[in-house]
Amino acid sequence: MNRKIIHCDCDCFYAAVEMRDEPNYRHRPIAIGGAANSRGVISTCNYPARKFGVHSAMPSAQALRACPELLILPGRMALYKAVSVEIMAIFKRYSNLIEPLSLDEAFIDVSDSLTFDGSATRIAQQIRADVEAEVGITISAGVAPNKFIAKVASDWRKPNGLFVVKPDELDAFSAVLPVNKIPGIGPVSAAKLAQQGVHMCADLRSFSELELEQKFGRMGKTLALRRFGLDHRAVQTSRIRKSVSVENTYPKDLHSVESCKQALVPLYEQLLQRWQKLATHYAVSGLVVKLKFADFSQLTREHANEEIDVVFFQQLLHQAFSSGSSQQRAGGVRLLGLGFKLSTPVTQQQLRLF
Ligand code: TTP
Ligand code: MG
Repeated sequence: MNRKIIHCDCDCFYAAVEMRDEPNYRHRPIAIGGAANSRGVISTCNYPARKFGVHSAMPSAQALRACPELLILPGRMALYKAVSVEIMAIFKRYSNLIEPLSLDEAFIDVSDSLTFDGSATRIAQQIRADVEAEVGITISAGVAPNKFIAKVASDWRKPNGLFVVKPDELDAFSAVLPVNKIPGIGPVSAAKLAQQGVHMCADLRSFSELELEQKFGRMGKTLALRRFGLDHRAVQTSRIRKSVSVENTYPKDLHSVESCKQALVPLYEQLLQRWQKLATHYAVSGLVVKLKFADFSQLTREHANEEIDVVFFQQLLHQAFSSGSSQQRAGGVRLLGLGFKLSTPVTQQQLRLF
């Protein structure tokens, strides 16, 4: 099952584009994010800002406390999207098997590429050089026999780095990999495992597959592979979406279910717009409402439903709000999210077979 996979991920992507266009930003801490006084959050920041502990998803106000000289820019989404298109076009020179994961990141399967005699390492070096020369930002890459390890490897020498894991190094490389590098093992699972003395993938190898399934449910089977650095998933050129959603953080907390319902209307319009672009390929199979309270605790409510009507979201919102604790409700709602769960209509599934 050994493939040749490259995982590419731009370094501090939005910030890198801003530094490219304004060299004065290079050596001072900058971030892209919402304004601190309207309770915005940081999307990303450059590496000088990271030295102060600033990171993605941190409230901007907190980021400014950690780094008072931080310059927070509002961001230019249309430009980042255009830059992303240029980067993906560079990947396309080396393979048709590309799976974008976000604007700045993709898996590239070069197993059958003939460039550089099929050397994935040299292709990765060339991609990095092309992006730097033509786009003006740096990109890190990981090269490995599968997606899981390639993605880990692209992080290994960040920023502006390349790390290669050869097939015969897979076992040793994964043995010393901290378990939280496995997608699906979040901070909670990692802490539980640490209590049992499990820190690295090698520690996970002492369990039987059955024990892993008992501990982790459906994830157990996947873990049984990942602990040896294995991953049989193919690079998927067309991603099947499972959901579409929108969310908004409000400048002031919403304190009543009525004010939440009012805020829901424009959000619903936004969701419909996004959905419209997908409607030819997917059917709606359910609705999701997410509430994040002032204390950052959050809850989601889902309802299987094929009908699209704002009324169903309002009902779901009502349920969600009422199921919050009195403490949560008293603090108010800082963020509302709405989403559709998607299913692929039968015709599409059949089409895919051919
Ligand atoms: P990432 O690749 O996760 O982060 P990054 O490129 O900024 O930094 P690096 O890879 O060097 O660690 O995300 C790519 C872009 O996506 C990022 O530049 C901004 C955006 N983003 C958000 O808007 N919010 C987030 O919480 C994250 C993680 C990213
Ligand atoms: Mg990145």
